[in-house]
Amino acid sequence: MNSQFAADVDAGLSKSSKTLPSKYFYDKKGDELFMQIMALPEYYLTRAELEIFTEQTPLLIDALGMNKSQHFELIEMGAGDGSKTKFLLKGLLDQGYDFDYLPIDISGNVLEHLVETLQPELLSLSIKAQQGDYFEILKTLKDSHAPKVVLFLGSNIGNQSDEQAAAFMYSLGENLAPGDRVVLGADLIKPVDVVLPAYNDSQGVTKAFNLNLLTRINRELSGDFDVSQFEHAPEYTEEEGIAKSFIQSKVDQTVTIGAIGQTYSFKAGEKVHVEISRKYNKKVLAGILKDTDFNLVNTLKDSKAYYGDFILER
Ligand code: AVI
Repeated sequence: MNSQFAADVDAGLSKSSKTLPSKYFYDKKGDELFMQIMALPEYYLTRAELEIFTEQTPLLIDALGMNKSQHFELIEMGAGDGSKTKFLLKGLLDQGYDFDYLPIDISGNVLEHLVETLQPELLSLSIKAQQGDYFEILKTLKDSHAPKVVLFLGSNIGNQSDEQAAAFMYSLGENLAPGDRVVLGADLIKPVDVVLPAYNDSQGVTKAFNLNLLTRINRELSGDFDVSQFEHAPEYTEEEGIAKSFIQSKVDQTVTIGAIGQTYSFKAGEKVHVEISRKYNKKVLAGILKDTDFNLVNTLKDSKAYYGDFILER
């Protein structure tokens, strides 16, 4: 039994406006469903960022501001399968840059898979995979004194509130030196008819992804959620620029979670807030950077201007 998971579920379901943390989406089934989401026709984010990395590689390399004659470290937080980064790495190698690639991930399996797929494709690439917490690893890397470029892609910043994102960027800045750069990938604020379908796809994959959290609670915490009695209910307005996902109870019901020893009541129509996907513009970005030493030096967008890679310098 995972006691942190139990404590977080209990805290969220005991509030008057119920919540559950989206970080628990990603069990084995959740990872698979997220891979499917990234391939959905409605989920434009991954393709838009891939387009930037494939179509604007020389611009991206220039924006990193690194010197060809000086060794640097290219650090990626939450590297995943490296499918976008691969194009940048290849471009840097082709142009004769001297760098190590340091993918950081909490999952050893993810890193193993990444090295196995990347190394045969880019034989001359120096990969130094780092397993663990982003900031703990960045702290240890500070001692190397090599210039650094940090990639934080995939609009992962968007799953944090603005307060959390500001604290995250502050901690990132603390672990970098003046002149180091960050590539921050973020989905941009745009109309509801583009954003909402990305979180409410016609095949129901996103619905399955969100409701899988209830299945996970049933399995890992001995819950008795009847998943068929809950609905997926996403919301978005362009004014606010935040996609929000809710799990909504279809009926009045009670659910018992054995590992917590508690019963929770849900009214028909009651919503449990499970995820935010913050969309960005320069104003939102300026807000989260205001207490940091980061400056925005460049922004690369895809051809539809759906998505941005913000280049920040410390
Ligand atoms: C991982 N993250 C950036 C995704 C997003 O778009 O917020 C997670 C996701 N949730 C539903 N669909 C995708």
